[in-house]
Amino acid sequence: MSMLPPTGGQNQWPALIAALHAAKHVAIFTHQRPDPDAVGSQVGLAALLSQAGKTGALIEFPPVPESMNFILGSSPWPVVEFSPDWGRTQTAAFDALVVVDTSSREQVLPAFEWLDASSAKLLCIDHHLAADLRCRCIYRDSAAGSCAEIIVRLADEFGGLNLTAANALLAGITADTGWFHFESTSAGTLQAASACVAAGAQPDELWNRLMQQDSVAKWRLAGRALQTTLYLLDGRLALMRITQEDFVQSEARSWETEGLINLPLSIAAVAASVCLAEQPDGMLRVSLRSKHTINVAEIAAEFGGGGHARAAGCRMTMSMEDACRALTAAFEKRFSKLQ
Ligand SMILES: [Mn+2]
Repeated sequence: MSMLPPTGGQNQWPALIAALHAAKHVAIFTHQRPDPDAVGSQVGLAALLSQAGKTGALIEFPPVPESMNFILGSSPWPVVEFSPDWGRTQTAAFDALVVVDTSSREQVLPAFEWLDASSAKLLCIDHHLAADLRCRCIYRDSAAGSCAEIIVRLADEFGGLNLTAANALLAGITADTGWFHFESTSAGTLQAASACVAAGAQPDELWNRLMQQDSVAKWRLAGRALQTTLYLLDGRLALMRITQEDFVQSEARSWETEGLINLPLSIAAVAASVCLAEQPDGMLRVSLRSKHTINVAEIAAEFGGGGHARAAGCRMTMSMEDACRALTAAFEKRFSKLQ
């Protein structure tokens, strides 16, 4: 099946393909706190390049979440933890350094010195807007729902999708598009996913490995959080408040709040959802989501944070009550503008 042509890129597609063909020994980097699109893009690209006779390594910035191991475990190339010592001694051995799923120096900070010094052989493949890494070639398509979707388009150049690439890339595509329900899901996204399934990737197995790995403690925490969620501003704003007491009583760990903020969005009237999670030092980690009307990145920015229009975050150092009051006021201002 032929892929839709790349869209929205910087016209560096042919240059990227030529540089990858010319390379023999390739190091593939991605951003810190890697997610399934980050490691899926790394493994997918490695599986294609290794099929084309190239060697290399995947370079990770520690700590790598345990949940990424099922994707990294299928890498045809060794997976290496980055250290300054590795950068000093090993960077020169590679004739191409590829960074996937980011082109921002802040997200590759531990290796920035070595990547910048090697910018003549640095290639970037990304779907984010921000780009400040110096490199020989950058292919950036901000219309792509995931970086993995872009890697799928490279497959025909390197012998076609094999099973390893298909599994890893479908993980990236599904995770970054919320299993095809985010705005970024396009015909190209579904075409790339279709190519992965045609090459043997199994969505049911992937759903299990990505979405059905929670602990009981997480859902005890979810129960407590939903019991105390406030529905304000005519039910349009859901405010979820998770205290240290909730973590202790449910025996959940700090990262197990992930995804809980999306639960109130299933309610028809709710237009935006906020989750405040109290940290051991009293600081509040705040996540914001919206369905369509409200730009939560603007609200997060008011409190020193940032993000996207539909998903953003910030940190607040004040009491839970004061934070809820301040956030509610910020949402009220925006809702009133809509009327
Ligand atoms: Mn991504």
